[in-house]
Amino acid sequence: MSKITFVFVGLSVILFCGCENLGPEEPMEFDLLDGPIDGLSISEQKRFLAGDIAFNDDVFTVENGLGPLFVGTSCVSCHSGDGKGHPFNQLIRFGNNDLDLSAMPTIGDGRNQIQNKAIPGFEPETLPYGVPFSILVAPAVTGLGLLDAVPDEEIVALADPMDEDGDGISGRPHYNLTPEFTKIRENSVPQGDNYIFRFGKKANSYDLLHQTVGAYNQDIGITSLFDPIDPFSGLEVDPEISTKTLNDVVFYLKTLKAPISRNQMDPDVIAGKEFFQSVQCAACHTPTLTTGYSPTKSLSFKEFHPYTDLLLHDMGPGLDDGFTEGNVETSEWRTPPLWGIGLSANSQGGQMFLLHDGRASSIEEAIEMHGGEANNSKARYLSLAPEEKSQLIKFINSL
Ligand code: HEC
Ligand code: HEC
Ligand SMILES: [Ca+2]
Ligand SMILES: [Ca+2]
Ligand SMILES: [Ca+2]
Repeated sequence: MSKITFVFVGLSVILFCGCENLGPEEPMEFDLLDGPIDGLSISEQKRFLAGDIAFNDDVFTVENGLGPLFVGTSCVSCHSGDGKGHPFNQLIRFGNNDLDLSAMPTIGDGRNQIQNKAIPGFEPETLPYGVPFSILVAPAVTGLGLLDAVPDEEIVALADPMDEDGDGISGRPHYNLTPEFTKIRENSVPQGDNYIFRFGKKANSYDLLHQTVGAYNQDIGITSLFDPIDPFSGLEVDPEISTKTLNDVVFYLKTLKAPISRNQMDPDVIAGKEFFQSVQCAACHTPTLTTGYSPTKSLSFKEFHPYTDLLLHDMGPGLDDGFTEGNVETSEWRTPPLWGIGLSANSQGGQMFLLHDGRASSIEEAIEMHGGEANNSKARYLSLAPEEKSQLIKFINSL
């Protein structure tokens, strides 16, 4: 609809004055995050579209199950344009396994997320006094199908939990127990009954189904067959979303294309890429990963460039909120992908809000807030000449 209007306006401009550069420019494909990966079959495109509609157009109301407690009314209300969210729509989770758990207050369903909104007649939750908590700003949801299809083996190969190579970096996978509904990946590399979790800021979701089921339940208050617990009462209720829709959304997330890199021939970008390696950003922000077999042909055996190792790293006291999740320590965070980061401001209201809680307003600030295992890398970055730093930043903006 808006495209048709645009063409019409464009035409009339040309007719009336013969000039081409008036009117808004249509955004270039590489500036946009939505759209499917190439090579989907017709039936796959249909599933993508169904998931797209559920993710972007389904706004929940009291009539179709919203809440009674919730944080947002649709997926897109936080993941706008499939990109990073604005701190306006932050999530708050609380709790700390290092402390005496019995001392942690139980509210609502007993889970660790605050639902700060409620439908009429219900009280929104508030953060209990004195508990450690983290603010989480929504990440972009692009290219996740590629990350989902990385074999465990490859993640394990990047880990160095005891820092045996002595570079100060000791990433580890997050091993945890999967929910009952999980379909375990082929060729998984578990430790006992614990499988590698890879999605979420503390890598607290096994796969995209796990993350999506949790998002419907805890973010919107929408129950499903997989997670029928009402976030207010903690009791089981009827599913408010069909398993088909849930699976369509998972398929949408799997097949949403990865951000397209830009300005790769710019000499500054080329120079910045060298610094990214030499100051060891790449030790955690792994440039290249490869998928294993996937039933979706477009995702099978693909090399791609997300700039993450999907591992947890101790990021030091500055980024330690005192909040743990799963078996993840308070100062540990999963390396976020850097692809598409240069487009963050598009979905964050014209500014950047980086790091887990959006506390960094630029890439420079985000680097300066790195600590812990990233201390050496940060020190090397800080010792670069101003021009070298700006080349490195240009490179990151181009991803
Ligand atoms: C209230 C805001 C909000 C809403 C609504 C919301 N999300 Fe999120 N989403 C977030 C935040 C914050 C995170 C990071 C959470 C974490 O680390 O566990 C996240 C993480 C994710 C991730 C993991 C991405 C990654 O890189 O690991 C996926 C996938 C996702 N959301 C999908 C969805 C879907 C699907 C819906 C709708 C059913 C949804 N979200 C609704 C805020 C939201
Ligand atoms: C020890 C591993 C490690 C190293 C080394 C490292 N990073 Fe990070 N990086 C992380 C983790 C983990 C986060 C997320 C921290 C958080 O959200 O609190 C992060 C976050 C970021 C972010 C913000 C991403 C976002 O989406 O908000 C940027 C930008 C970034 N790193 C760039 C760099 C650059 C540039 C270097 C090299 C100078 C570097 N990093 C070195 C692990 C690392
Ligand atoms: Ca509900
Ligand atoms: Ca809650
Ligand atoms: Ca190491």
